[in-house]
Amino acid sequence: MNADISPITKEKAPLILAEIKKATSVLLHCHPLPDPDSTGSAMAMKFALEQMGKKATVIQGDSAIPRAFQHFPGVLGIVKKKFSEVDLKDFDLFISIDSGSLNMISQEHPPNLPMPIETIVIDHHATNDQYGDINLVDVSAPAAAFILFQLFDMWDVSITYDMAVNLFMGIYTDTGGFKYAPTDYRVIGAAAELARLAPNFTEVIFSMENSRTKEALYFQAMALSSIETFLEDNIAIATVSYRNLVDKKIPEECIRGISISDILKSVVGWNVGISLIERQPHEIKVSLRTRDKDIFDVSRLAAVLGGGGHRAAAAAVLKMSMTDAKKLVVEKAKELYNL
Ligand SMILES: [Mn+2]
Repeated sequence: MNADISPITKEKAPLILAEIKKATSVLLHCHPLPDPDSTGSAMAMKFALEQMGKKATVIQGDSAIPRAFQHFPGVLGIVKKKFSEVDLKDFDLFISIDSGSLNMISQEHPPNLPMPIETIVIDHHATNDQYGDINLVDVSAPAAAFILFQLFDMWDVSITYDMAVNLFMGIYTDTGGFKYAPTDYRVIGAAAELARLAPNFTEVIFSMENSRTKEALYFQAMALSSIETFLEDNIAIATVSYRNLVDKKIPEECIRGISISDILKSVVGWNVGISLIERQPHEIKVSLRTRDKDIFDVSRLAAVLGGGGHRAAAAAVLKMSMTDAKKLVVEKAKELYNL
């Protein structure tokens, strides 16, 4: 096990533990639009801190916790506060997990540097700004929960059932169900140990994956019935207008986490999947996915549209009509990929 821990985690683990030992009251948060790696890591760390005799508080941050996570242990006790609403005098340490930048603490009111409170960052995003006093950023980890699993082992924290469920769900979802890189034997090994501690993990996965709203399905149906292909079928585009969303009474929170572009790129030959969702009049969220990130690096397409992201998954926002947005995206794709 020890040989499998990355050098950065080995180096920072004792430094982080020393700070925790000095603290009495620790603040933890979930990032905006939290995923199970965010909530699960925060909850598991809270339980670990309590085991060490510390007071620990998790705040939800900018966004409400999705209903689909209600079976994760402790999640219903997350404090419904944003970072800016917290009185930092109540805490002597802030641990920010799975959050690459100050915007991931709060998009609405990001804190300014230097951080107003002693801060430890634990993350796995390559783009992490290192905004903490101690920064443990392990890009070889597919989930922040995986880093915590290793830290707890090094700190002799015993992983309880409640911690195991939260860590398992963080790893399970951030790896796309153990199918994205960098999932490796270490990750499967950690998951096996967590599954031993939380043998009902399949029920928790079931409850998370089967708590959709009907609006989410109507949204998906609408998007998929709009598909058009361009540039010899290399580019597939699905559109949903603001009008459609209003007519079908589909609220924003119901379409969160549904990746239409992911579905599009699953078709052989449709090399780039693009969804254009008009969330507000003339404000179009562009989501880009590719099945071939070497030839069709979508971070480049996102960049020329004013957005950003990774080679296989990227996004942008366009302030224009749907017709103009579609034309622009196709034009830029044609230029960039020589189609
Ligand atoms: Mn993560």
